[in-house]
This record gives sequence, structure tokens and C-alpha cells, in this order.
Amino acid sequence: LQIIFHSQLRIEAYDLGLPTPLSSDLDLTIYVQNVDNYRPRFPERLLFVNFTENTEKQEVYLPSVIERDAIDRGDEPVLPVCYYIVEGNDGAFELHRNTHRLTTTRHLDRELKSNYTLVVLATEDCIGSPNYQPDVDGVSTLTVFVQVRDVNDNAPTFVSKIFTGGITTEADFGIEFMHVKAIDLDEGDNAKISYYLIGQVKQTLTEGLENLAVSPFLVNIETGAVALNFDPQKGMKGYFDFRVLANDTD
Ligand SMILES: [Ca+2]
Ligand SMILES: [Ca+2]
Ligand SMILES: [Ca+2]
Repeated sequence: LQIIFHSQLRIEAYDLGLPTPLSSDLDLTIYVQNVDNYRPRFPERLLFVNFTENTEKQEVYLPSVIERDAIDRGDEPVLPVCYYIVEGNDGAFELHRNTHRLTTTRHLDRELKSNYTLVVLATEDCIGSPNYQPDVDGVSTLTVFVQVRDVNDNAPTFVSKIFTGGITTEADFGIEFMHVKAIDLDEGDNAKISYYLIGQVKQTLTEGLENLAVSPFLVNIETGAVALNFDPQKGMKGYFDFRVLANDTD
């Protein structure tokens, strides 16, 4: 709000001359202007924005500030309000000061940075980047929370190239005697891993397992637990190796 006081003052000057007093008068108009200049304000101080990682030119138009009405404005002209990012930009965003369009300048990477907090200043100063002072300019700011949406751009990777486990012939059918584990840097369903035993289980130096009709091991699709698929008998021995696939797309 800007307040302008108009007051009119009439000054008359007389001399005490004889025979006729002479006088002259002068009209003065005094403007008293409120020193607290108008500052644009946003109707809401917070804005939540979702941008997707790995995507070209994400954009959003920031909301307008509250219009000054004619009473507040007095006889000052309507000036454009310019927007500037004054905090939180590491170069990933660009804000067009006149159109108020916020865009990404590069692909965002959720795994690198999943959210940004930008402070946007609205000002009638459209000449150069403002010298932002939070205690004074804070009333004219909008805080924009940018959440980076995930894309499935990371494949699962095993935490180890080789997993080893062992059992004795005392072990029971069905026992889960080891786990394989992969991790996926994405989130939600994009990081949901399924484990599959692929190919043949290779046997080395095995004895007593010639008549095994089924795969000797089962891999739990969800947990990666490896379970025994036969009942060990005395006299059985050997080494086994097999491959497991970790998949994040089904
Ligand atoms: Ca990424
Ligand atoms: Ca991702
Ligand atoms: Ca993934």
C-alpha cells in the first residue's frame, strides 16, 4: 500500500502599506509520500512443482502477484513486475523475468538431486538482478518446491559379483540357505527387483546327485533367497554354480 497525502495550502502576504495594503498570494500543493514503497506480494507464499528427470525443457508459469488497485496506486503508472530466482538455483533453472516462466536448463537427475527449493523475488525493478535482502524483500517472495519425478533409468546391480553359500547333508528340503541381493537407485516400482535363476545349474565333482530330476535350487523372485529343492542324503557332495538375473521391469 502506498499512501499519498494531498494537502493544499494558501499563503497570502500582506504589507501594512498605506494608503492601500498590497497583497499577493501563492498556492502550494504538498505531497507527502509514504516512505514504505509498494512491494509486490504473491497470493500464496508456497508453490509445489513436479518436474520429471531426463526430460527436455520442463516449464511452469509462476503465479501473478496481487494487482494494486487504483486507490493504492494513486496516479503512479502501472509497472511490470519482474521475477528473479534469488536463492536455491544451482544453474538447473531459468526464470524469464517478464513472462514469469520457470524452465529447466538441463536434464534433471533424481538420483543426483531429488528436490530443489527456489526463492523467487517479485519486484518492479526490471533493470538488473536485484540485491536481495531477505529481511526487507521477504514479503515479495515465493518459495517454489521442485520435486523431481522418477524415471526408470537405473538397472539393478548386484552388491557382489559372486555370492557363496554352503549346506551339509543334514539340511532339510526347502531350507533357504543363502540370499543374493541387488540394489536399484530408482524409487518405487522403478526399483522393484525380481530375481530369476537363469540357465542350467552347473555341477562340479558331484556325487550322489545323478538322479536329480529338478533344479537343485530355487530362487525366490521377490527376496533373492536361495532354497534347497531336494532332500540331501548322506554321501551326496559337490559344487554348484548358477546365474541369477535381477530385473526391474516386471
Ligand atoms: Ca537419473
Ligand atoms: Ca531414476
Ligand atoms: Ca530401476
